[in-house]
Formats: sequence, C-alpha cells, structure tokens
Amino acid sequence: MKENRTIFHIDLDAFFASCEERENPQFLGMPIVVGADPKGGNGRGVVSTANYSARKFGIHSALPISRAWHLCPTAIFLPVNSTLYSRVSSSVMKILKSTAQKYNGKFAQVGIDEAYIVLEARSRTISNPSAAAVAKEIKQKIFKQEKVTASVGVGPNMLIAKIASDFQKPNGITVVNLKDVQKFLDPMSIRKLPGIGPKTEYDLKKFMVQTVEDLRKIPQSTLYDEFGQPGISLYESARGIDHRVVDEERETKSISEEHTFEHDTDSAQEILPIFFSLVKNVLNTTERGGYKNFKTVTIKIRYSNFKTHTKSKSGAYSTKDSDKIEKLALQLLWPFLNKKIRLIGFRVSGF
Ligand code: TTP
Ligand code: MG
Repeated sequence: MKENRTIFHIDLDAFFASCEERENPQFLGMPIVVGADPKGGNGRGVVSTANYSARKFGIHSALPISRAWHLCPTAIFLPVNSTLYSRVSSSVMKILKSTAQKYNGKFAQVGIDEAYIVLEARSRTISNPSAAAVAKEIKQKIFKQEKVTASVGVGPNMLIAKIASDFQKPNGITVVNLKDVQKFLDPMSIRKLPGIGPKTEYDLKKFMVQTVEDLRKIPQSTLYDEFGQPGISLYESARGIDHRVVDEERETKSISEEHTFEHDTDSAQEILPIFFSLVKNVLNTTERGGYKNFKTVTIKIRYSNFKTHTKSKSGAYSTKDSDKIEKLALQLLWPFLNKKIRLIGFRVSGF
C-alpha cells in the first residue's frame, strides 16, 4: 500500500430521505420512508431508503413497501422524486470536485450520493490540514450549501475509506491510518467487507468465519479452492489490501431507474407512459451527472412469475438524442410486451 496517498470516501446519509426532510421541515424527527406507495399495507414495490428514525423500526432499502408499512404505519411515506435528488447530488459533487482541486487531488463520483477524493500527502501538506480537518471541511461545505449530512471515511485505499465512511453513520468522520488498518477491520463482521453478501457469509460459516479476524486465519489456498479468484479478493480484503486506483471521472458505472406496477399488467397504455418517464428521468440524471455520452442502453423487464430479462444495445449515444434513445428503448422493450409484467427498468452505462 502506498503511504503517500489519503483516500476520502464521502457518502450522504439516508440520501433520498434527507432531501425530503430538507424540503419538508414539518417532518423533522419523524420516520420517513421513500419508495413505492404502501397502499395501507397492500402496496407493491420496495423501499428506496428510510431516514434514521425509520430505520429504528427495521425499515431499510429494498424492503418490500408493504412490510415497511406494517413495521411503522405512522411513518411518512413519500414517492421517489428523482429530479430533486439529482439536483442535490450534482451540487454536492461540484463541491467535492472543487475541494479535490483545491488540494490538487483527484475526484471520482461512484454513485448518486457517493464519491472518492484522493489526496497525495505532499499536496495536502502545502496548506497542512489534517485528514480529519479536510473531512470536516467537506461535511461543512455540503451542509451549508445543501442542508444534508454526509459521512466521511478516510483510509490508505478505497476499501478502507469505504468501510470507514459507513463506520460512524450518520454524520460521522472516521479516519483510519495505515498502521491501524488491521485493528480496525479485525472485530468487524465479514458482512462489512464490500462484496460479501448473504451467500458468501453462508459459505464461510462452514469455516466458522464470522469476523474479519476469523477470515484472516483461513489460508489463501483454501479460499481459492472454495471460491476461485474471488477467494483471493477475500484474502486481501481481510488484510485491508486493495490495489484499485481511483479512476478519475470514470467511476460511475451506470444510471438506472425501475418501476414496479401496482398490479401485473400487459396493457401498453399503462406500461408505456411509465416506461418513457423512466427513460426521461435516467437521461436527466445522466446529463446532470455531467455524462453527455454513453455506450449502452439496457431495458429490464420482470414478468408476474418473477422471471427477469434484460436486453441491451451498444452504440455511440448522447443525452441530447432523447428521441432516438426513446425509440431504441421501445424497440428493445416491445418483444417483451406479450405477458403480464410486474416491473420495468431502464439503464444507461459505459460513460
Ligand atoms: P445508500 O448510500 O446506499 O443509502 P442511503 O444514503 O439512503 O443511506 P446511508 O446513510 O446508509 O448511506 O444509497 C443512496 C441512495 O440510493 C438512497 O438514499 C436511495 C437509493 N437506493 C435505492 O433506491 N435502492 C437501494 O436499494 C439502495 C441501497 C439505495
Ligand atoms: Mg448514502
């Protein structure tokens, strides 16, 4: 690991819900759930996010909205307002980019509410603020301008910075120095390592692995035999090793939006207006994110029986050609409109 780099991972707290709180001060302190319409507990679709008050009831992203309603029927349920979130996101990203420039660092946005900043030690010492001071400066600037809070993680590489930003959420700053990496990781559940989901967690149970320290005791060859190449990544992550470099300006991999219908439908009259609004929202978000060109357009469709299909087309596309992209998306979607549909989605990628 290079010791002369300091990597910051900035992630906004309960992002969609924080934007809603800011717009609706009357909801201050109340549980807020952003996502599909709960329809008194019979709604379909999922939670996009919930603020921290709602999380106390066990509500979280991707939970069925009906379940969220049953967990806290008195929460404020709000629909997704992509235009608002992409406006706040692009303003926050501008702040982060200019902070990176101020310290001669690199900036890469990796999602609607998260980004990395890489500072070389030398450039930071010119004006000599500590990593914690830079993290504080970032949080203050974001709050002053956009009235949403962020959590910042600082580490010697992207892996540690990412885990650190999550460590004291919400509104936290966690700085992990190179010498403290192992001490920081060891007691954590392996689920805190990016890429370890329920399946890998389950597979690791047979080795009695629960914490990062447990994982570190498994030989590399064993992990390779069990998982193949990803086993090597597990071995390295457990030691806080991450060789990735921040790829400036090119990190956002895709921008997408999905919609779950309130009832399964095969009516083009019902499907198409929603589909075109997804396309429009995604192109708006893409443009606001500063990505004028992209290579791939993908549609997604899920039938009543949950069978899910995607279809892509690659070429040279621009957010300016919205008519052309709408037509193309429709061509991709059309062959699938032969059965009742539960969900549709639209994605652009390859920026
Ligand atoms: P996250 O940063 O994963 O979550 P968050 O900002 O809501 O909460 P945290 O404080 O833990 O960072 O995602 C950013 C936004 O992306 C989130 O506000 C809503 C959206 N999102 C979804 O729509 N569906 C999902 O399943 C997830 C994980 C996020
Ligand atoms: Mg977030």
